[in-house]
Amino acid sequence: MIRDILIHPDPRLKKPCDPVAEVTAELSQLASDMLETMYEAPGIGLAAPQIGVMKRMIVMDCIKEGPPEPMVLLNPEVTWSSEDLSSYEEGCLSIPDQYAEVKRPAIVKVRWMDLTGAEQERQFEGLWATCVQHEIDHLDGKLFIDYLGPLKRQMITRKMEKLKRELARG
Ligand code: K1U
Ligand code: ZN
Repeated sequence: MIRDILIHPDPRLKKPCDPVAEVTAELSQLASDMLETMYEAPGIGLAAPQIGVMKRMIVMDCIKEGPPEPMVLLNPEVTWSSEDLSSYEEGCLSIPDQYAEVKRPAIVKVRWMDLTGAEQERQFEGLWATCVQHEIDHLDGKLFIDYLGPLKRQMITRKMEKLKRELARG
């Protein structure tokens, strides 16, 4: 089922999320809904709070060509970050049509629980590294615009407030 994506500003996008305690059938269904919602948007990642679910859960697929590589990460944690930074023009499905350069560690190691309840750890590079850090930020109530200066952040927030008023009017 495709879920509605929250648009900034929304208090749920600013709150830290709760850890996932166990994998249940409901959680597996949520993962499937999140992947469907991400592919339909389209996007390369999605975090549970973006659909109003305050759980530490993200989905990603950064493959541009070739067979899809969907990933579901529960309770993801960065365990190591490179000193080397890389800059990428980021977007966000909760801040439509707004993009800005954000500098983040170029390589990160992330540990998480998968949908079988097993612990996983992997190194991410390139777009995958940018995306996993962007999604983990969502779980901590942080948006990519929080890395920008106050003027640029305020300008984007005002545009989003206007968009939400227009969407509400129908
Ligand atoms: O978390 C999100 O809001 C999803 C976001 C992830 C992201 C994008 C760019 C850098 C870091 C994280 C998106 O997917 S925005 C849409 C997007 O980037 C895209 C859409 C279609 C094709 C390719 C990319
Ligand atoms: Zn985002």
